[in-house]
Amino acid sequence: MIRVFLGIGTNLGDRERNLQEACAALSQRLEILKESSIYQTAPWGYLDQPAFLNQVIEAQTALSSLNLLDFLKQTEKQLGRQANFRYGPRLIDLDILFYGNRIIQTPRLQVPHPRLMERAFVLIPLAEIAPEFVHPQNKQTVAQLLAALPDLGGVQKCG
Ligand code: PH2
Ligand code: MG
Ligand code: MG
Repeated sequence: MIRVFLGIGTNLGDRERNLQEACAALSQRLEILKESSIYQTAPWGYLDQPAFLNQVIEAQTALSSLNLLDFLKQTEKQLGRQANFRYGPRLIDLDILFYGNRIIQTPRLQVPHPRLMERAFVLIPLAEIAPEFVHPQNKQTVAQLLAALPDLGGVQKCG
């Protein structure tokens, strides 16, 4: 079994329901260990789109990294995600943030997620559930990565 962290995002349709359905679908192949709070976040990368809900989960799984990627893509499709432009709106987005301590650099899959260090909408929920987790490439903890982020704006805890 390997410990993984996944980022979940949604900014179309019934966003809360999308998160719930995503977690229910993920539980079929992963054992979910922790879920962060849900955060409402301002769009990053492409600004002219609705606000996102974002969440991070910690899980363990026996799936290989590529089988996990396939499972996430299949789950996105099953929940109704349609192809769109880069950083554009999406019903559900399931990203591998960390796959244990593994560093994976292939055209199809890069882990740790290459942009997680720039993204408050990932680091804030991640730091809520795993502040001591060490990034296997730059060796900083999640809490340190978060402290180094210049801009924490636009991320609001729900509920
Ligand atoms: N995902 C993106 C692009 N921009 N912005 C926020 N706030 N949250 C996201 O999950 C997100 C985004 C592409 O995956
Ligand atoms: Mg994403
Ligand atoms: Mg994605």
